Amino acid sequence: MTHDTVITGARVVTASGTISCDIGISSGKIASLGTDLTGTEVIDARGLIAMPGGIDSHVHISQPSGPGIEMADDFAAGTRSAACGGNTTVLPFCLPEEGHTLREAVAAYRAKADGNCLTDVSFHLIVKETDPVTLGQDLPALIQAGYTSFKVFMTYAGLALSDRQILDVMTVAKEQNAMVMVHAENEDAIEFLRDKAERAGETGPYHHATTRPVPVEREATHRAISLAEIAGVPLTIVHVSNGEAMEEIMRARQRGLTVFAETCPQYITLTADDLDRNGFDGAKYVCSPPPRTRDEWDNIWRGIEQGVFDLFSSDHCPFRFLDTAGKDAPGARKTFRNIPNGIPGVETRLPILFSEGVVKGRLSLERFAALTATNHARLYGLYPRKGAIMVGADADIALWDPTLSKPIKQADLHHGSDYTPWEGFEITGWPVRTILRGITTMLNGVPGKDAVGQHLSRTAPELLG
Ligand code: DUC
Ligand code: ZN
Ligand code: ZN
Repeated sequence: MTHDTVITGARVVTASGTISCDIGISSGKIASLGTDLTGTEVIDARGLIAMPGGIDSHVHISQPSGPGIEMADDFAAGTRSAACGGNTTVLPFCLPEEGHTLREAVAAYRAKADGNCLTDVSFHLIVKETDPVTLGQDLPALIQAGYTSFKVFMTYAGLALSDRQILDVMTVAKEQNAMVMVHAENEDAIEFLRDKAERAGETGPYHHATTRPVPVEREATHRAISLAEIAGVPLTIVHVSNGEAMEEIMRARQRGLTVFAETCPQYITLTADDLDRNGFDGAKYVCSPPPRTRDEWDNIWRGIEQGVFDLFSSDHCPFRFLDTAGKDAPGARKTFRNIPNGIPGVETRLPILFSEGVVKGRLSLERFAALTATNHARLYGLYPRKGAIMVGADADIALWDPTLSKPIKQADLHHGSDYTPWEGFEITGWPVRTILRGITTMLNGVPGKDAVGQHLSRTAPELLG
């Protein structure tokens, strides 16, 4: 049988280990793994590693961010950047605009995304209202339509839910078999610390970090887990930044609870001191939870290596720096309170983990694949179509050159932001080709021209075990 495409000579990170073999692709699917395969197109991948295409299950694209504030990426830019970083699927969050329902929000996001993407896309929902129509009708209908995960916030005025509301939302997740993702930071504690800091004149970007200290996250993590235990649901704690929050997750698992955990590049490479850079430059690093300390990098690495973390995502949430619709929002130089939260990172997530993890000997290739693709697919209902190189799956593959060394540079990236927090960060190991359902979407850093990404409907979460 002649395939549409054959990739030859790579070390292939398959679902059952790493082997040297050819990959035969037909009609956008992986049709064969073997030797001496033939294809109309032959991709010579000698010296390269074939990984499952990255799945970034935590990104924000075109998300409403308040009056006058605009995210730096639309779906074209965000998914172009993702593809250039070795990704084939992203899962952005769908946040309703003020006064709009979740169903309307989904329709609006679909209208913005469909036909404009260079990766496949599926949406998590953000639940910020708990009225009877949202919980009794819209949310169940959307879950049944394939939006099988949603996020609740314990911080941010207008988004944060009370404990009772979280329990009510979790109850819908239990009835409908959906995954609850929690942003765990205690809003009242942050507000108390913010007021205190502002009274003391501590208003620079650095104080974004000092007013969201570790106990703020640790307490909320403990509470979210307890609420999930009471409601009787599994949950995912997203963007875990420190060892104490991680220990809450480990203790919960020891008690027999099903808790999944995600961390991000910023928590192994940036610190709160980055928020203290010259003048207003620290605003480039303002995100929540904030970057911590070098000691916390060690804690997070311990969690990555020992299996506490299931997911390594970017939390890509891009704003432009020199822009009053971005980090330089009205009032942002007066107080950190007005600086939009979030950093760009969808294109740099995989190279950072590959370089810091695989190349430095902390992670096997298989564990890298699990943390960056397979577990995302399983937990969010995309497996076995996505997340692994195996016969029958979509031909979503990133070819990596493990020896290519060059620093991260804003000039080389494809997001809409005007900076990267990792300017000059040395990387060994870059994706050199990204293939989505058999179609090349990035070659040697150059994105494909055709918006071949599709919307994905998802099934129920598969609880990793
Ligand atoms: N939480 C996120 O998940 N992303 C960006 C900002 C935030 O607070
Ligand atoms: Zn969050
Ligand atoms: Zn996020």
